[in-house]
Amino acid sequence: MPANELPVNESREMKMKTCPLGIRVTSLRLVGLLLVLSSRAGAQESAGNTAAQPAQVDYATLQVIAPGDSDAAIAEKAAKVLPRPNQTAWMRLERTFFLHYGPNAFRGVEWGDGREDPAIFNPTALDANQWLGAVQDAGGKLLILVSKHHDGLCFWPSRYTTHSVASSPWRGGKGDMVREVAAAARAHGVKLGVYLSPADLYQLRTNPKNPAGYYGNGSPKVRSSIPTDPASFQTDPAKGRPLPQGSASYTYEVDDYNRYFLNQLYELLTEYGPISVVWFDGANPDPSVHQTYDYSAWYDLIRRLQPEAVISVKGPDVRWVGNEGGVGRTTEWSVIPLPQPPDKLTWPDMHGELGGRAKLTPGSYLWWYPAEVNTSILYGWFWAEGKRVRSSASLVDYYYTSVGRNGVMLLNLAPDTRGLVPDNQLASLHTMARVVADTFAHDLAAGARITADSSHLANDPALARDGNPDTWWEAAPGGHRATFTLALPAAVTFDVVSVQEAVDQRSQRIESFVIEAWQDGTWTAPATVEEQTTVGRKRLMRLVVPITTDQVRIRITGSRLEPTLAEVGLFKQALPGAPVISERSRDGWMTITHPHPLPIVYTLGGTEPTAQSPVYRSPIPLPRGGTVKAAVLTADGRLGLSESRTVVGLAPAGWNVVPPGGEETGFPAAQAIDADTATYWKVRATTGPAPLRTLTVDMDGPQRIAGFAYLPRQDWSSEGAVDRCRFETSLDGTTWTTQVQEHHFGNIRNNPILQQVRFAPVIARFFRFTALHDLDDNGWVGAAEITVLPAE
Ligand code: FUL
Repeated sequence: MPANELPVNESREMKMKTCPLGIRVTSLRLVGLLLVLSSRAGAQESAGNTAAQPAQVDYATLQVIAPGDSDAAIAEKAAKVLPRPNQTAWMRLERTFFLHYGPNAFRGVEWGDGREDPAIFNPTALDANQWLGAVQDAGGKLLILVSKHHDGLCFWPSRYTTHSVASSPWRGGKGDMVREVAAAARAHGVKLGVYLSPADLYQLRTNPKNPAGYYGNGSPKVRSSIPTDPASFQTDPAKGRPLPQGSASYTYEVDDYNRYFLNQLYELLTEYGPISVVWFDGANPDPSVHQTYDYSAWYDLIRRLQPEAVISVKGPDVRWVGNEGGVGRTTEWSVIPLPQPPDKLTWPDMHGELGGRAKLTPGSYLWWYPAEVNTSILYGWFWAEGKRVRSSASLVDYYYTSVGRNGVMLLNLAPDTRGLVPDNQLASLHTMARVVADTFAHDLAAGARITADSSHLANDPALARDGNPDTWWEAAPGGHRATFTLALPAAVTFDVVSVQEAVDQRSQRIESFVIEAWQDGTWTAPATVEEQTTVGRKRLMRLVVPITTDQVRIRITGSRLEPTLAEVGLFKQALPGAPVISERSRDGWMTITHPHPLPIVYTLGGTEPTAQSPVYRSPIPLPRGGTVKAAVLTADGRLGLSESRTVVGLAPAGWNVVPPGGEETGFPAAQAIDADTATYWKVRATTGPAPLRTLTVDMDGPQRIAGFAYLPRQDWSSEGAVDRCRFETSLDGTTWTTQVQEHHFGNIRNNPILQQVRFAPVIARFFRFTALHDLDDNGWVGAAEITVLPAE
């Protein structure tokens, strides 16, 4: 029986065995747990089963909800699922980075096709120390390097393919990007992770550029030595490669592609020092070719070669939060009910509500599966000329919606064709890091007297203020609600409350809480920007406006078991929040607002506002597109965080859909040209006598245009999103010219950002957008917005 199927109360010695999923408890932690357990007789009271004598629920890395478990027993099981040691180490990193670089940056695309000539990869000034310097400056603790993206080009000279940097002109074919990054990471004190794309378009058996491709070639599973002798890869896969002394070799029954993949993993995990993350992407640009992934062999090899690494996303240790926009849930559980034992699951994407009580149903396997919240500093994963950079204000928001929502931040940097992270990315990143550092440099709760109305004898409230995440306050046995109060030596003004649970020792328990401040002789709840439900490893609550008080309390109003607090702090944001820049109205106007009555300064054209920039007084016209950047000016003349909004294309003033518009109740075609990105056009194109996949628009007069822009619906649903389209123009609505025969939008499912396609300037009054393929392949097509790009 695999270790992760052990009954919940099985002996710990057995659970300590290593297995591919890393289900074990270290002896040190075990001693601590047993000590605490034996002093917590009260825990048994709520461990009710239906049986008269409630069963003891031990702490474990896996709990199974049995039929007939009472609500209390289920809650206790959920409250006693602990992270594994590799997860604890990873969660504590908080700020991690991604780096996407390769042929896509040279072609201006998000997804390659595997047919690229490696010669295209020729950075002139690649400098891994510059990349790692940026990561270190921004407080990053780890960098995950894309070592092979979906296009299949390897950034290290793999022995198992010529499709690697060895075939590129970069460093005369002698380059090894993984090695350069590993060395720079070491030099900057940053850990290293690798992304190795399971989808591999170069190896696709249908790739005309590589007729011998392994991916989906239908080869049988044969006994294979990993590492395989490259010369015997096909003829005698059981023959291993000669290895340096002390290196081990492993045997798996696998087909060609899995053997290829395992060998690549072996190279990456044995030749570049410690690897802390192995990141498996679920995305696959061409699912038409079927290939099975032998995940259990991959996981097994990783556990053997780098036992401390976490396996992320398509793996058991780290969960993709479910969007690429950098937004964690306000209710974010790390204990997740799985429908199958973890060693049977292939880790599907998880959307919606995941871990609340309603989801804890009999037969569920409760597993620590914390969220990683990823996004890119660009609107896109790869650099391309003109791609927009996230503003520092939006990066600061991202810090709060990732680290501050019980997640780990994973922010992508995208070097340009020189091989350097460009200045505009560095500037946003630097400001974000400075604001975060300044905000959290002074804990305003310093010197507070801490009390709680319920405390376990061994867990004094002061332990939540000792700066040690491994000691904690805990409510008295049996107490599931408690009030934790900070009496400050003097009144302070703050607008961020930081709360942390003792997840490594006590799992995640708090289900709801209320922050209150003592004001005018009464406890009042200041307005916060989000709901107060889960806490987890860290929850950062921003207040809408700063509050001044000398007493603060956290009232825990719901918890699965005795609540804990490992650390609590009060902070004041270093800079006032950024103004809100509206969407552009249909006739082309933008407005800027801020909750405080402070002057707002702004620029048009992309430069950062300064104290001398024009003061905003009335709506700004941008009918042909452009960028507004704005910040508030504080009373002492400091500039707040700046926000930026770029609008693309012509404002649709006076535009009309030419019938028939493909109407579906609630989603009329006019919503694709209403300048409101929250509404969308959607139509079932395959039903009805004349399948309609086309939207025709009359622009109310001739325009000189040089491209179009397509925005898929923005509500994280892919239904109706188009991934292949045609674009035509006309002067009279009768004679049409095809400007773009067929265009493919890459990665639009996971990253539904604005897509821009350029063509030679033309004068047109009408345009016609035709959906050639819909993402979900179910006949729905649509758009949040479609517009045209004016010729410069
Ligand atoms: C996605 C990929 O398709 C993107 O290109 C990027 O690598 C992102 C991190 O994951 O699924």
